[in-house]
Amino acid sequence: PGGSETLEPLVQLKGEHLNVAKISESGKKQRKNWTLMWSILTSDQLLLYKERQQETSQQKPGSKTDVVQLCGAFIEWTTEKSSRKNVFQITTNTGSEYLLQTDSYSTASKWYDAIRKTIDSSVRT
Ligand code: I3P
Repeated sequence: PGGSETLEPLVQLKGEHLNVAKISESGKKQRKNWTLMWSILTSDQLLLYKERQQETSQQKPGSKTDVVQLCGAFIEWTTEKSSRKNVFQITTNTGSEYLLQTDSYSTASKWYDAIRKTIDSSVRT
């Protein structure tokens, strides 16, 4: 590992716009603020960008708005934390909580399934 991952992460799911709300950071509750984020799933991280990234070229360095570490994380669907539909929550092993949402159920479940697989495989290694 190391070296090339910032240029070419092992992309599991290509970029797509998802609504994201970070509701806590290191166990500290945050004010909910839904933001449309360009999301890319790699083999161990969920990368969240404010702006859409080109698929063909390298990711712009420094343009990542947030990186969700998936090793040791926990994912679950939730109907209690939002009035929106198709909401799931990722809790990282450092106690940050993210809500992710999109109106398309098939898109939401595609991301849910892929992230869950990533979490499961990171636990085994
Ligand atoms: C929040 C905003 C969110 C809403 C949240 C509100 O208000 O309307 O969209 O979450 O509801 O508190 P504000 O912008 O004033 O912070 P949902 O869209 O997910 O329902 P909540 O407090 O019930 O989480």
